[in-house]
Amino acid sequence: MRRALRVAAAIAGAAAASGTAWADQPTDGALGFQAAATPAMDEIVRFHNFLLPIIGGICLLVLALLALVFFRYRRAANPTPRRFTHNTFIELVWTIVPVLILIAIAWRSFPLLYHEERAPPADMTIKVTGNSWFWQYEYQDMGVQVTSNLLSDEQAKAKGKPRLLAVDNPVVVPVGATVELLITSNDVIHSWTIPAFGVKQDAIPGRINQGWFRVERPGEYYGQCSELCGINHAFMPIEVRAVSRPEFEQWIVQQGGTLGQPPAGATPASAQPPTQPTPPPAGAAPAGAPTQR
Ligand SMILES: [Cu+2]
Repeated sequence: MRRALRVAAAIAGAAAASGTAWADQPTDGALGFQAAATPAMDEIVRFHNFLLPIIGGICLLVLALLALVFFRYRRAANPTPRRFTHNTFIELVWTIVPVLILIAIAWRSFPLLYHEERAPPADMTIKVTGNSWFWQYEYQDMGVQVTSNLLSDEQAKAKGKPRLLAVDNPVVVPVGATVELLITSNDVIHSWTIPAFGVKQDAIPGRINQGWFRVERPGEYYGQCSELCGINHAFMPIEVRAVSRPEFEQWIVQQGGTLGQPPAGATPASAQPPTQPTPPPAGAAPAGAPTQR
């Protein structure tokens, strides 16, 4: 009993800690989701909070009905079984009530699916390529390429970063920008995932999948390849740094990229527009075009 209490206290403590600490990475003993960093993840959390009581209620109801049948209608209590087969009222109830529940769930889930699938006009496009076993990123409008490899345990420790999650070259994105992802693979199926973004999209060779996110707060976000892809599947993590617009521009320049000339509308939310605002991205195809998948 004492032990059970202690376990319960530990779980409660972990839950409280996970609620307060804004960890954008897995946390020991945590319950629930990582804190949402994008509007899509916000909606996913809201939908989850809507769905969980419904599922819980159904489970409890079924359990209670089964328990009732076990005890009340057991053989010892009912030596002669009753032989009726139909009850119109109850049959109507157990048809109509589930239909109403399903309609309620659809009413919440279809808009969420739509929100996740339909990227708004993108401020920038990043091509993500899965490899066995690392990720490559291409900022197509800015001429920057990044290759992300896992940091060894020692390197991660030296940098004060999480083990098996940190990479040598993280993806950098500006806070508040709508980032379109074009996700593919060079060899086998991988999956690009950041839990705090609510993004999980398969990287399939010979095919381009689309995803998108808009990070709302600066931070370092971690995810892992989420499709079993081979012996080093556990060692190709994903690290995204979300920074302010000026920091992002500085980083692009450091990487030898170009800003301004062909920006697929790289500037709507924050900062000063370099030359042109958004409307005429003319030649810069990647932004609007490839939405079909
Ligand atoms: Cu993989």
